[in-house]
Amino acid sequence: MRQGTTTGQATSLYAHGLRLAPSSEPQPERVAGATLTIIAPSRNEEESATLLAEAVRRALDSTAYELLFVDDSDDATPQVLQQLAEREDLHVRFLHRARGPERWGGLSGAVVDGLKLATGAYACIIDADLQHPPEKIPELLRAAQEHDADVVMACRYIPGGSSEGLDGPLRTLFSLGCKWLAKILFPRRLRGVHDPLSGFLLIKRSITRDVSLQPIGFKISLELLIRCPRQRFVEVPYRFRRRARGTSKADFRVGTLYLQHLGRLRFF
Ligand SMILES: Nc1nc2c(ncn2[C@@H]2O[C@H](COP(=O)(O)OP(=O)(O)OP(=O)(O)O)[C@@H](O)[C@H]2O)c(=O)[nH]1
Ligand SMILES: [Mg+2]
Repeated sequence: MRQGTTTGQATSLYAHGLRLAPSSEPQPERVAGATLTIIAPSRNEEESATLLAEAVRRALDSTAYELLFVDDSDDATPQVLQQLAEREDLHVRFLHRARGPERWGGLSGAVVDGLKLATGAYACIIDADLQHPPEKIPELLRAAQEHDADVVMACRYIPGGSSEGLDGPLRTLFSLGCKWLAKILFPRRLRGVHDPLSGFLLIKRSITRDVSLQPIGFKISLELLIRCPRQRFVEVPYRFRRRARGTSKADFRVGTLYLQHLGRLRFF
């Protein structure tokens, strides 16, 4: 596992699963005073990573933030991330997980590893392929601060939002089917939640403390909504855009992992 920091170091720090490092182990470099850690899971996003980092910088000009990529790529993405981490203006760190058991949990496991390395009081989870608009991040943070919210979901299925970027009617139908299945299985936890599978959300990082997160597949939001204690919850609309670069990693296997994930959440 390789970790890049704003100083451009690359070190091997953690074993499989990235349990929180005991204080005797080397700690990742911290961005002093970061209010917000943006966690971007990435897999083969060499064309999008720079665009995301620059869009985040434009959106968050006046906020103390760090952008943490958790990367499972086999293309040139780690090299691109290394270059971004060396630029001081972008506040980028990255964790590259080597092929094999380090990549536990896929996208969702990557986010859990990111939460363990995050330094901000708030963590925002966003796709690295720009389908989630980075310019919405300040609105999510403002909503969290104004309402003292534990979770702010960026929502496609409320007025002002849209799922137009989903790839065709079949994918849209599948997405809605997955959403309703989750709502039927967890009626109380998901009451009033209009888009429980949105991969774009902001949380108070403290709600993940003392919680064992063991997600698989793509639906980290569901894991957080079901397992973490939360009192105040806010929704903000957003338009899910079409993927502009790179290729989708959502396939049939992701669907079967989703069913497995639901089973684990229900019974374990
Ligand atoms: N770290 C990590 N990131 C992943 C993995 N799979 C996908 N991602 C990233 O997670 C985000 C969402 O994946 P996508 O393939 O875009 O899935 P999607 O947005 O649901 O599907 P599309 O609309 O078809 O793009 C992207 O930033 C991917 O690079 C993985 O196994 N590990
Ligand atoms: Mg995508």
